[in-house]
Amino acid sequence: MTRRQPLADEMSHRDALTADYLREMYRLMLLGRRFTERALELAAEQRLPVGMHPSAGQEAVGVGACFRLRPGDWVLPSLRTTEAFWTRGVTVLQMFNAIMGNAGSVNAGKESFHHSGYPDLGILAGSAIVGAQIPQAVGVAWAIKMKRIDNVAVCFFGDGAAGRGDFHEGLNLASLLKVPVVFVCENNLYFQTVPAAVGQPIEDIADRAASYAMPGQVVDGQDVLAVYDAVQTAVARARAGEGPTLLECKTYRFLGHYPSMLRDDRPPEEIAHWTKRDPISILGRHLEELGHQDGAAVEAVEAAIAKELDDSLRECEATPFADAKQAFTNVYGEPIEAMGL
Ligand SMILES: Cc1ncc(C[n+]2csc(CCOP(=O)(O)OP(=O)(O)O)c2C)c(N)n1
Ligand SMILES: [Mg+2]
Repeated sequence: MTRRQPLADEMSHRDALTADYLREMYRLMLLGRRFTERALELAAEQRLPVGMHPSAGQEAVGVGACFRLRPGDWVLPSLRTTEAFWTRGVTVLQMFNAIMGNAGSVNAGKESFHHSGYPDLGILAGSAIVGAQIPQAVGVAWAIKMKRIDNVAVCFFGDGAAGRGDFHEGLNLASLLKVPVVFVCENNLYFQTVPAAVGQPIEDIADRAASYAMPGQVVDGQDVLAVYDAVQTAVARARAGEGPTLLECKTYRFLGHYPSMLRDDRPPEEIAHWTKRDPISILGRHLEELGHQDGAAVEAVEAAIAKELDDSLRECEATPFADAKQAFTNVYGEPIEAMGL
């Protein structure tokens, strides 16, 4: 049931990308990598008040899936889909404000990487509950369908989330309602420290699509163009009223699960195998072969990103932290008097 080979029509999506688009995909992935590195430096200096889940190694999934989505489409990121934010247009300053707990951040200091929602950019805030975004995406897609518009919801989640009830309930309902949603599983082979082989009785999560009568496809998650092709095909299907698709992007996180868990117990040969498949290098080589980008151009992109990170961090540091009282705004009710707030 799982489709492993791209269909002929899928190839047309990547073929339609101009050199500028390809270079922009490269820049977005590189920005994601460099931002993660900078955030980890802040974490090491104990200056990061919130947690983060490094996306290094997985950049192609968020960029490929969100690239050229339309205004009005909705993205529901996982805890690790940082690149969805860049690709939808969130700025470096907004992201620094969010992870540094600044007053000017979108949720007034109450967010971390994936808990920031940007409705204007079509990004719903992620939940702390692994997999909760899957049924939520079905709700978003149901709303789209009720409005009779041709937008879509793109929902990201990990392989661990695919073992939760939310996944099965969400896919079942999405199929029954035939709603415009694309499920993008970022299968990085681990649920925190648990290898997928221990927690998952099948090899390909995409096979589960058959149970819910929707197409399922395994995708090379290190190849941003393969992700783009597969998602664009699924998006076109959803916009045409043909319902949901499950895509399983095989990928790997290059770092530990979390800054405090950077010690890595994964097999060194496995890490070596995957780091050779760095999504940024893969697209970089492709661009070079096409004559679209040379070493000097890459240096210029690196320099522009470094400057953007420096400038934005400086600006972020010059603004105050959120007031403690803001921890209670837009949550449940009034601040608890006993806390003296
Ligand atoms: C319901 C629930 N259980 C456990 C956790 C703690 N937790 C946070 S991330 C994570 C692992 C998730 O694995 P996966 O879905 O594969 O995503 P990955 O971290 O690999 O990107 C766990 C168990 C949680 N946040 N929510
Ligand atoms: Mg995982």
